[in-house]
Amino acid sequence: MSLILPSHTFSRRQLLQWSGLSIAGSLLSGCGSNLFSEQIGQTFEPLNQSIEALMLSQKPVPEFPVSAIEADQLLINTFDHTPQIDPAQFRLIINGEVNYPMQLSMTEIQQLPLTSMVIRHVCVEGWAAIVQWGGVRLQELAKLVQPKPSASYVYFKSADFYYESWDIASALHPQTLMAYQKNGQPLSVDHGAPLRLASPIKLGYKQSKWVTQITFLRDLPKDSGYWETQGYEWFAGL
Ligand SMILES: Nc1nc2c(c(=O)[nH]1)N[C@H]1C(S)=C(S)[C@@H](COP(=O)(O)O)O[C@H]1N2
Ligand SMILES: [Mo]
Repeated sequence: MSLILPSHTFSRRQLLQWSGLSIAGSLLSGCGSNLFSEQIGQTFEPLNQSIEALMLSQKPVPEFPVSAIEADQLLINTFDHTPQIDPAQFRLIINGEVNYPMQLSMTEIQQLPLTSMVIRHVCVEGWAAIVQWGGVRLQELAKLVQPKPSASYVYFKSADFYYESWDIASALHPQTLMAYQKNGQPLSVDHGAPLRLASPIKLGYKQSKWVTQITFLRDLPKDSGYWETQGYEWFAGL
């Protein structure tokens, strides 16, 4: 069960040990002797400094207690159809301006550190709900693929033809998750299974469901998002 990399294959254990290293620790230090470089040699370079600075600089927004979850308030908001994705066949493609493009299975994604947060989801159509999301930080995935210094935007492609793009700072915010749990349960298909974006810093329409591909980009694409083509704001911060 190794991850698919362009020219190297690592054991899951190596990748997990690597991704588990603290940011402040050896991974980003550029220091030659650390667990990671001992294991994998010189294959990986430290994350570039602008990405490292982004990851370290952003403060989490306050979260709610589990008791505040409004389980009945989170509506299903799907504009087109609900795609059926076989989670066993699913592969999340991560590519673009990265050193190590990858395809990850749900099993591999679920072996990365699980982050859970209780936040308010706000839909521009006039409803909101406090919801708990569980998943992997996009930051954690970025540590694996290593965005190049040129990466300034992140593009998310969904299985229902939905698409969105984010600024890289928001994408690497510590509470931007690729979620596979909702309110402590496995995410349902209606809410975006197997994998969706979840974040307390962006409006609901930025939080793509059924994400199949994450592409790091140098430039903001002209067609920057599904709702943006309808005249809605691109940044859509909360
Ligand atoms: N792929 C996809 N993602 C999507 C949508 C969609 O129609 N398709 N709707 C968006 C909108 S407007 C909102 S408010 C949230 C709703 O998420 P929910 O259906 O899980 O409540 O998903 C967002 N992500
Ligand atoms: Mo929405």
